Amino acid sequence: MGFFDKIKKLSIFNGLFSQLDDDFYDELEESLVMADMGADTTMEAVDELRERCKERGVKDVEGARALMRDILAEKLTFDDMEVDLSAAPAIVLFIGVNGVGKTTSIGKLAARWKGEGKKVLLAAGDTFRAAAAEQLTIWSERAGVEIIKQYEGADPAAVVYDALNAARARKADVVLVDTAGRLHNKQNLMNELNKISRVIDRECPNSSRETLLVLDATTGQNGLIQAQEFARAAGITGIVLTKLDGTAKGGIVIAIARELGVPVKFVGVGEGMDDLRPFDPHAFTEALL
Ligand SMILES: Nc1nc2c(ncn2[C@@H]2O[C@H](COP(=O)(O)OP(=O)(O)O)[C@@H](O)[C@H]2O)c(=O)[nH]1
Ligand SMILES: [Mg+2]
Repeated sequence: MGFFDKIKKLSIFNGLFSQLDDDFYDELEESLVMADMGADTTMEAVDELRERCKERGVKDVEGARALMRDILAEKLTFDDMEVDLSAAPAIVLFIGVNGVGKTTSIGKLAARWKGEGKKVLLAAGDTFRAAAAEQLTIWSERAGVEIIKQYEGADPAAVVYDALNAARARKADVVLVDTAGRLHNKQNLMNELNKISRVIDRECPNSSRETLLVLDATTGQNGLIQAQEFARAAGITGIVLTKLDGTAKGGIVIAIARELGVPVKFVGVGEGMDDLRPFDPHAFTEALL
């Protein structure tokens, strides 16, 4: 089974239509909106499809499918699709509201990068609940990597400080920083992230840095609005989109990339160790259409 086989394919290209008439385009629009691509992104993409079909003399549904895959993949492709881990210790911050999959994604990525021969360190920056550090500890054991943590209620910036010192002492390649998702007010979020950011600036000024916003695909357009707030507050460099398994809402990936203007860098399709991968726009659009 392919990685994206858990995503539901749109049925529109499965022999329902035999020609590219208005009925076809209407139905295509409707099914993309149903798949959470959002009205604006959908209209833009379908208009582009009409134009491209005309330009290239494409008159069959199969040809339109291929063009539409390209159009959507283009919307998902950015110059910097890959996380930058070039300058060690590279620091990757994970932010997002509670329950979206931050801790789980950190565990999966720790295992992936360790498997690639990197020395990985986890920082338990979600100090709000004791259970958060415990959950990250379990993942660190599973992945076979070290974790730096403090007591419940500790200052997350202090945990990051400890982790960066440990990273330098142990010559770690990458530090993955978990954060709390309880930040309902933007000022809180900004203050906390700014403080962490200043610690990183001071301790590791030459390190590669990424701030990944983790989003739950099943929250659809609501999640997108929330994401825009986070993106403005935190200066994110990429998206980790989780829980794409079993959802018929795969179109949300395209809406997110277009609305936030940042690349989706990883996607999660399950709770297992291997269920998070770097995002491949072409493989994805092929699975969706
Ligand atoms: N089905 C599915 N569940 C996931 C995925 N990623 C995370 N989860 C589950 O979502 C729940 C919340 O994850 P957690 O990492 O604790 O979220 P956090 O609060 O953001 O740290 C857990 O039960 C995870 O197993 C995914 O890609 N697919
Ligand atoms: Mg967590």
